[in-house]
Amino acid sequence: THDSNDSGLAVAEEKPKLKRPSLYKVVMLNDDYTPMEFVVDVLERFFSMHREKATQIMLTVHTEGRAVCGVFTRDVAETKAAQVNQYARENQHPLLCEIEAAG
Ligand code: TYC
Repeated sequence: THDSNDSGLAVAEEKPKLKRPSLYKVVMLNDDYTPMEFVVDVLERFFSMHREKATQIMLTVHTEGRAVCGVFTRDVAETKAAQVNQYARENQHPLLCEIEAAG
């Protein structure tokens, strides 16, 4: 932006342009086939949840259709969702995570 100094001349001021990073939710989706124990293992493995929290989130997905596993910057959210989807595929389960803007 332009301010005037003692000489009256406009000078370009360096403005620190810091933006908070956009945040994204990693959302886990229900399906009819993935075993509950596998979902609990995924939540422990990729989202560092203890068994009680993982079980609670798994049951929310099972009954509500979806639940938020965590909120992260875009790169981290994309990586976690991709890791879950690959791990599920490797184990022949249809489990899916997706990401959505956290608002
Ligand atoms: N609905 C699955 C079942 O009855 C369990 C399940 C829970 C699957 C959460 C996916 O994200 C999920 N075995």
